[in-house]
Amino acid sequence: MGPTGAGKTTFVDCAVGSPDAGAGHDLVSCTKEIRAVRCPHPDGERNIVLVDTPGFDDTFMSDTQVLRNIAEWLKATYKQKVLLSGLLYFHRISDNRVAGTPLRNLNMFKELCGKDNFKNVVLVTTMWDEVLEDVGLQREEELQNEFWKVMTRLGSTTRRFHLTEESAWEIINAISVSIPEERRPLLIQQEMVDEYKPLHKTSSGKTVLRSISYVFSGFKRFFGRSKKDIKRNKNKRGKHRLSRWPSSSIASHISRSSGVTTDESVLTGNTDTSGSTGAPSEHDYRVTLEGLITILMHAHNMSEFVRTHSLTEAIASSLSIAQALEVMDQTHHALLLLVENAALLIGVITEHTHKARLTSDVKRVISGFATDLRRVDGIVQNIVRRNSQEPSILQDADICTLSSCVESMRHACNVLRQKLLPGNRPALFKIDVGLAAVITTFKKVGTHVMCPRADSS
Ligand SMILES: Nc1nc2c(ncn2[C@@H]2O[C@H](COP(=O)(O)OP(=O)(O)O)[C@@H](O)[C@H]2O)c(=O)[nH]1
Ligand SMILES: [Mg+2]
Repeated sequence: MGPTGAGKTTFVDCAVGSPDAGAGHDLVSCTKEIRAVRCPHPDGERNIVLVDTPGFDDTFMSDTQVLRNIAEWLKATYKQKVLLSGLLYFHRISDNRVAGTPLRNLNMFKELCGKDNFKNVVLVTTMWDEVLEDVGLQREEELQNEFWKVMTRLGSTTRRFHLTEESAWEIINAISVSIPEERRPLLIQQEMVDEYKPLHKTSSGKTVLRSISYVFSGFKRFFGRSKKDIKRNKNKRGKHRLSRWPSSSIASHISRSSGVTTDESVLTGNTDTSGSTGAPSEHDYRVTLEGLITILMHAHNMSEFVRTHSLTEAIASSLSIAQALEVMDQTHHALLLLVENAALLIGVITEHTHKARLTSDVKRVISGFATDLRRVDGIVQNIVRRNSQEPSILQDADICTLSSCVESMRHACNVLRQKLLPGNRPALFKIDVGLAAVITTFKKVGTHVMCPRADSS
């Protein structure tokens, strides 16, 4: 196991002694993503089965899908009483940071394994040919003293892989192959098979859930900071600055500045007006949109674990709208604002689902809000599909749909306000303010012109 690109498949191919070992040797193909390859051990006495898995950052699969695939494979083999002798975890020594993707992979790996199995783990570093010796040494030390410490203390060993068959077998042989009776199931196997836990109640499943909460807590921090940012922006007027969430001022800018709301550019684009009218610049718009898409993509990746169907739908629609805005040449602040607030609302609800069961009235409002978001997405997709520079006029019906979406989000806020702990209410208040700004923007701009992306031809 290990991140995508860490060299897992290369390792298997080297061990088997063929660059396309996968072909023809596949043993168990439970899913096409998990590949088990049988090969004879050089000692000539036994066969070894190497199992190759996708990383928790796969280009084509979400973390949840990857976890589900691995879990299903492990569950099926455990039910057939097949247990692993050991585990290899791969890490690129050429990576200069462990934070982010590699760390997420390591944490998922640890949760899948469980502490009791750490002694059967070999932590393998790859890509030694890509780094200078002393840089590699320094990183290896950092791994051993920090990220791998807990595991090596409990018996994991470390090895370097040098891209050769010998090196691969030296690593495989570092696993003390115990007799089948002494092999232990992984934590996730115990949880799912012996304890009948569904995936989302296992340690690994909970890790995925925790990350989704973490993703949305970013939203809260961003809204929390917005006031401070505006103050700072005022002081630095004229100076161009890029904060981590430059859009933090969009809502407040639009709601407090009447000059902006009568400006058609708010809706139709060309709004590089930073410093003059107080409107957010196109640069800020783009950076915000990018941040929003990143957060929504993370949420979407994990949304299988949000076990409320309409909430999953709301995440998908918000992401789809944001991605459509990204390919449009012009800026559409009102829509961006709508998606930002939708995301914040989704965040509040997601957090709420961790602490309390969703009552039927809350479920109903989520469902209403999700349906309206899907309709807004329909409008936006329609515009993007036209793919011409001809601006399209939003029809009255479209405006109705947008207003209805704002209304259902407001209604959701009102219902949630009665349910949430007081600590969460400021976020709802921010959403109220943001939604008022969306409406003001749409009302003040007389004609609602939407510009699709420029024709690429
Ligand atoms: N330079 C170098 N490239 C490697 C090494 N191991 C793997 N690669 C390359 O890194 C890329 C990703 O490797 P792959 O085995 O597909 O990674 P996986 O996603 O973990 O299965 C491929 O292009 C490999 O040829 C290594 O030790 N050194
Ligand atoms: Mg691979």
